[in-house]
Amino acid sequence: SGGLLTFGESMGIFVADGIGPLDNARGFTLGVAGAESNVAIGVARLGGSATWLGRLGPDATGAIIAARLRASGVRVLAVPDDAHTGLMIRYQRSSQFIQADYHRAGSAGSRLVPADVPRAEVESAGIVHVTGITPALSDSCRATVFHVVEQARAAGVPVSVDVNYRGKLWSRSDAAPVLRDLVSRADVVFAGPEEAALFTDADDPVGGLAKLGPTEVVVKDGARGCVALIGGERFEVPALKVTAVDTVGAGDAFVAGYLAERLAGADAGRRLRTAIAAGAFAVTVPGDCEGLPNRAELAALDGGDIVR
Ligand code: KDG
Repeated sequence: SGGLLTFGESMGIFVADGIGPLDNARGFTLGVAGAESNVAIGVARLGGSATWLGRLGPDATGAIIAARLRASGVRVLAVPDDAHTGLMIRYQRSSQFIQADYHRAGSAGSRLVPADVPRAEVESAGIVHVTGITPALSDSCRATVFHVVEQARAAGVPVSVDVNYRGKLWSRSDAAPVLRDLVSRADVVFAGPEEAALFTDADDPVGGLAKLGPTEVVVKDGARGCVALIGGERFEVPALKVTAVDTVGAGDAFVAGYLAERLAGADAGRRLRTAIAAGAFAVTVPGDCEGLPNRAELAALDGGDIVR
């Protein structure tokens, strides 16, 4: 396809309407969660070709995930599984912080195996994108990530890794060596400063990550913007000033913006500017993937029309 290939676990997510403890919630909006599918949706909305692969259960949630991804233009390679599709419950405990509970142990998504990902899909991809969430889900998920990454490397397909440490899935000490190993096999790496500090020099996250091998290192730091080292050149791009209502999914939007431009052949500066703009869109809309912009919306942001 020459486009993005990504895989992992996508889940249904019940997002409580309004702000306050879960007990106060009167209604919920059913959304789709999953860092990898968020990136696939983001790339597709920006006009890139994007394929998401994962296991989905025989339930309404699984069908909704496939349908919504397709509606956003993502090519979906769903592997049917007998287990339930994973779920999340998320609520805005206060205007300042968000709480999320996983209901995903033993889910369909966690039962991914290396043979689920066709070699031809990997070898024909323009870039393979994985996250540090998948290796935390199960032994077979971890094996799948490393298997596909090795296939991509052998075929000369660039590998993109978003470190995405999730403390509810594994401890820092369990995660650190695995994430470090994954980053050392990547061409492009995205991480927050605290994530980088799990397994590299906390004082110099960009340099520390670059030392492991990736030639495109992007340290994303929320409202502070990002610092990057791309092909030996250093970049610092401030975040756009927007009123954040829901920061979840901003990192995935950022990655989608970067990878969509990379697939389109744009230079490093443009990749980072689109990444920053897509992240700004994501935080202004509730939900994990709902705020991801299309090209026309991005252009409107440039003109100052939409987010001010
Ligand atoms: O990146 C946003 C994700 O955290 C969310 O969509 C759910 O994939 C998810 C996870 O495992 O936390």
